Amino acid sequence: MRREAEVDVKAENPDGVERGKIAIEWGSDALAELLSRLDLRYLALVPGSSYRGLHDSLVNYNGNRDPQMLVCLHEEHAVAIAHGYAKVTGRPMGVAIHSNVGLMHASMAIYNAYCDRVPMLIIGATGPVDAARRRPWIDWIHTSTDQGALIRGFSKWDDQPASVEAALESLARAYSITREAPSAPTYVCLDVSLQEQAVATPPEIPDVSRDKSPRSHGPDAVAVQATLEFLGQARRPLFLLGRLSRDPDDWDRRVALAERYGAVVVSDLKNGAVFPTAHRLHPNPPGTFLPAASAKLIGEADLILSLDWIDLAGTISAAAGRGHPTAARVISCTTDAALHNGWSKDSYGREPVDLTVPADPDLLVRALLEADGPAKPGEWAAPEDAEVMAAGTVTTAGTVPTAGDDSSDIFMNDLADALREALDGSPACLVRVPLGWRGADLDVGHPLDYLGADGGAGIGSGPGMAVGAALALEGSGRLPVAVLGDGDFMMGGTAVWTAAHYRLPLLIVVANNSSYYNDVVHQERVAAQRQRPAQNSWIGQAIADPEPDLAQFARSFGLHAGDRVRDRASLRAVLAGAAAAARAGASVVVDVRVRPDGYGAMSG
Ligand SMILES: Cc1ncc(C[n+]2csc(CCOP(=O)(O)OP(=O)(O)O)c2C)c(N)n1
Ligand SMILES: [Mg+2]
Repeated sequence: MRREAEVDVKAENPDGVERGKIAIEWGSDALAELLSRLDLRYLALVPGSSYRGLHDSLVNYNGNRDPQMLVCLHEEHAVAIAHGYAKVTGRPMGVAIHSNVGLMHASMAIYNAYCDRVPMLIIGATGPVDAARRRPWIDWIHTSTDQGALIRGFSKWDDQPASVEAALESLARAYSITREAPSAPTYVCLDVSLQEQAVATPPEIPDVSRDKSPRSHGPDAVAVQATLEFLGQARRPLFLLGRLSRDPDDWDRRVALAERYGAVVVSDLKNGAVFPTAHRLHPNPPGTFLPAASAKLIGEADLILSLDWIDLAGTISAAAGRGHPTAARVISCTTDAALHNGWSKDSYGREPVDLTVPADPDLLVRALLEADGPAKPGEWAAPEDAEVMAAGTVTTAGTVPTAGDDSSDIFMNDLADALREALDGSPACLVRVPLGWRGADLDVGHPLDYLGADGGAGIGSGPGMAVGAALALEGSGRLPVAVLGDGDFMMGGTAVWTAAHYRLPLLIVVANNSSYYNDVVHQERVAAQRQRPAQNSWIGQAIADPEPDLAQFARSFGLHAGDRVRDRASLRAVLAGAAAAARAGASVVVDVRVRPDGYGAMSG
């Protein structure tokens, strides 16, 4: 995948700095030294005086290398960029954000990253905790008693060390904790005073190279044995494949395990690619909510093996609600309980399990395969029986639009078809899809073909995550392609400047329906329930009059963008041209007028 030698993110090298030849003179120099020894290639940031000491050390002590700063236009983007990067690499990026106001800006993106279980090391700061050292006004409004409390409900660990020595320990520890599965952001808040403190004797830098611990652990022998017995007894096993790795070997092992036991597989549009969608054992397209055809499979299964599936309890009860209660035994393999707390309800309901395996699910798959059990065909009916639910998309008007419609209007599946044709089989990574994207239009054969959603369903994340994925994919030969809603694009749009600035190849396609359309569907639903006029559902939702000019917006940030595409006939050629430009190194935005459709399964 990534060929390091080819990575060429625009470097910004400071003058007169020869890293390695500069003595540690300040508290923040010691912290920068430690950061350079962690495997942190980038530090996405919005600057602030609360970490001006560290900022100086990162530039004039470290030489702006390892980590290299990435300038962002909003703290939410800095975190989203780290999030997108982690989704591709599985590795943490650093993020630096200003005292409390910066953290407040960052907080929704931290929530997204937390719900998506990705690693990142967030370095925050505070004005002097010692009130006697505060400058008038600004240091007082940028200091708080317990800054970490702002995000403690949705971060894995936080600390506010009171000395340089303690800060070194704290940063090293935060780095280990965020990497360990289940991953989630960690936060270390650095008092401006300790950063700016002169150090006469350089403190000892923790030896972070010592720790060779794996980031996750496999199942114990008893759990493997019990799972094998359940699988051996099952006639219709079903695998719910949830948050799993981007490793192609893990991918192959999942396929081999499903084939060995004749298990049918259900995947989830909220997660990245985990299983080939064209495989005969993956009969139904994934959904954001459970599709009807997959509910039916749950009802028919006699064993459900859940591999870190999001909301197992809710999924099983949704199937029952659709008339498919399950009598299956349930095995849940996940380490997620380590993150569950009282604030965030992303721990979901109590899982109705027969067996919990608290291990890395991909390591369970590996252990099961290594156990070398006999192949069992499974007794599922032929996959043709599965009713493929997403064959047509239901509009709010109740009609079923399909590609090939006489008008030149572009529906979401026209966009999906045109994109597939424009990419013409060359390697690409679908970073995101918008809310109206049909599961049937997802076609994956490799773990980097699709990265899934943002974890916390916080709109505005798409552009930043696209930039982070582009950074991670730079030099891999795989083109990052993000299809974003217009609401999502505009809310997080200034993130794209960072892609242009660092010369990242990236293609963003905006599925522009001039609306927060998902919520139009909600208003229609409520109006219908209350027997009120559904035609008022656009009010408070439309993004028109004036119509934002997305191409002009993108160009003003240094991206390539042509006029809005309104005509189905020209779409493929425009997308092919944009993909070629992106492959040649440009950051490109294509604004496509889409007709709202495909939301039938979204409004719940
Ligand atoms: C931060 C945030 N604000 C509001 C919402 C509620 N919300 C969910 S989907 C959506 C509409 C998104 O619009 P767009 O990206 O254009 O997608 P569309 O539904 O039009 O396809 C909104 C506002 C949210 N999820 N996150
Ligand atoms: Mg929209």
